[in-house]
Amino acid sequence: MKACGGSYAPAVRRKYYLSGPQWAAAYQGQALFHAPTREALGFEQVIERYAEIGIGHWTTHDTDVIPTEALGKNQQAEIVGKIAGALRKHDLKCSMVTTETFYHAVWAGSPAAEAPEVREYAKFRVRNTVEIGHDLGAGFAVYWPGSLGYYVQGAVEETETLRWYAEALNAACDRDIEVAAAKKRPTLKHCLEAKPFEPQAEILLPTSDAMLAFIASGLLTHPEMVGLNPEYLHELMWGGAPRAALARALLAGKLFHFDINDGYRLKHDVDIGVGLVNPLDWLNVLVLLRSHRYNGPFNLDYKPPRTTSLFGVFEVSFPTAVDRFITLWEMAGEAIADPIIKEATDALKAGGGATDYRDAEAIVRANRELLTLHELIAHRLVQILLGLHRGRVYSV
Ligand code: GLO
Ligand code: MG
Ligand code: MG
Repeated sequence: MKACGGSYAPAVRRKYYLSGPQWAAAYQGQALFHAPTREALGFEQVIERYAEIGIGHWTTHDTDVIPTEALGKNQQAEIVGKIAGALRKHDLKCSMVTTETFYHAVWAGSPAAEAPEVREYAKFRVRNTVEIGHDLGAGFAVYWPGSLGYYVQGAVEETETLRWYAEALNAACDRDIEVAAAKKRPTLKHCLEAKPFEPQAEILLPTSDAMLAFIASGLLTHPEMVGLNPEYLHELMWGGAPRAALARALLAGKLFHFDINDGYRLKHDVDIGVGLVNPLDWLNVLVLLRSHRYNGPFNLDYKPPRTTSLFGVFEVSFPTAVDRFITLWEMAGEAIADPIIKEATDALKAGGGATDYRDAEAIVRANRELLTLHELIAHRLVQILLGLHRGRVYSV
């Protein structure tokens, strides 16, 4: 770990709005073709270890911590009480809760299936999660409608399914308004999370942009309560530019929450640690978010590789992911304040000074040298990322 460099103290790490998911630390390394490689973990251990590392917030699916059959029953209240106790003991806050609507067999036909009883069950589940969220003091509820789609074409009618899905979100928002009023708390921020592939063959809301259109479609009774939780890798997976997807969400006023990780274009959802694959892109993402004063959570939706031991999950995976985020965040601040990038950007914005807006050739001539600054800015960002702007030590 010393050799990895960039280790920050837990008190420093806690200053950043980072959250650690229960499911990320408890991920056992399993997949369709992979058996688990690590032992199971409960919330007590995960909360304790996050606290030691200095991850100040914790997030969970309902069924990460409550057995499906106990949801909404007395046993749920007991477990939620214990979670609240563990959070208090370790001075962690629950920032977000999310409903698992993809794993259990009941979701085989999606949470917006034809059978009305499935849809009533989905409403019960999202309302129940809202209640858990208020009980634990959360500010956000996330929905990843991964199973909203189909394997075989033609049986599912898309407009009908999307209307039914909206009914579940409406039920969650309505319940939220009631509980928030009763508890004198603000309502939660409800965040949709898109993923282009998996676990259905075809997904009805595959991108953050599709979700923005859905929020504005008129199907939601409280569109003002609903925004996005984009995930970095999910936008990269379909071939998009995550920074551009985030920019569109910012313009729409819908960037509520952000799942941070890394991976590869047009591959499966590997959820690698932030900046391990695309550090330059990550630097640029954080420049955008810092310059727009994004102040929502950064949720470490990260799967420690199955080659990492349980010891490694807390000694290597999470501390390094947190520290790389902090380093890139601070570098983004450096890039924003960098006098060279500023001078180049100002010069570009001032324009070349051509005076006749009808003369294309004159405009090209006036801007030709200025536009070289695009490449110069890119070189400068790489210098900042690699620390080259601090000088060089020669080996010969
Ligand atoms: C899976 C998603 C998943 C969500 C989680 C929160 O690919 O990233 O982990 O983030 O269910 O709703
Ligand atoms: Mg995610
Ligand atoms: Mg993912």
